[in-house]
Amino acid sequence: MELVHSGKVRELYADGGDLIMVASDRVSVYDVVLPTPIPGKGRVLTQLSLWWFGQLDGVPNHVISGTDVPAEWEGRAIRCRRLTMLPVECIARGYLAGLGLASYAETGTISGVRLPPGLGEGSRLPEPVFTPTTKAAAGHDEPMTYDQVADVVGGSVAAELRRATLEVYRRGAELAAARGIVIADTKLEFGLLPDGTLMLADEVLTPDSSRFWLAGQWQPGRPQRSLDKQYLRDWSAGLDWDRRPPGPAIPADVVAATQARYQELYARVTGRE
Ligand code: PZK
Repeated sequence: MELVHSGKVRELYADGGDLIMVASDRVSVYDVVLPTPIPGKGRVLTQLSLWWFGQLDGVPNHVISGTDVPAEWEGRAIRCRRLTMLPVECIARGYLAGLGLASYAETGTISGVRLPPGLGEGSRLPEPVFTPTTKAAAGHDEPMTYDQVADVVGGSVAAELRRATLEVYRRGAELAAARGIVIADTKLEFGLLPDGTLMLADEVLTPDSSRFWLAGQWQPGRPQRSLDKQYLRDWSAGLDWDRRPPGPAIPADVVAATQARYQELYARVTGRE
């Protein structure tokens, strides 16, 4: 199969007119891929993404099949429709963290949306906001205002993107909240069918695309403990590592604890083992 795109932790192959998206067991911390895989991570994230696609009925998506994939990738690959991808990272935020927090601290706005004063690290926003960014080929994604999105994709697609992004976030956050999990933010990608139909693509509401916090531990005013990679971040923070490649090898006990967290997140969100 022809390799179309290789990301930090996933690969995309062409199979006839379809694409096969394959999630690896690789993990990145502070944007650096570590040399030790987390066994089962690709499977857990793929199955979680498929579960969310199934929950989000009414939002057209690129999934053709989670099972009709080459045997060697079974469980961690998705057969997808090939779309014309839109050059916008569609982010919805319900809480303040990461780059959203940095932008708010500097300007009181995120992607041109003004937020009320007095918010801090981990604060819940009055309502979820659409905070798109560019999809930079290299270097860092930059915030885009809604008007900039409209300039790039046209006004009617921009309106659809904002509506669909906020709908996916709201439905995901509501479902997760019922299971004791806060989804602070999420990054979505969309593409178009040849007839112009907007389709949700890529992966959905996984720990590689979203911030998950335990609702019982949420405490605005300080950095939140994220459910998935926090264990790896805490471990790596105690090392003498400058956060530049190559990353450090992960010891077996830290691999096992990280694996357990991914499985726990999947079980909590989906109610499946
Ligand atoms: C597409 N990416 C991101 C990068 C990955 C994924 N349905 C689609 N049609 C056309 N292109 C894409 C998709 C999807 N999804 C997604 N780049 C192109 C990406 C690296 C590895 F697995």
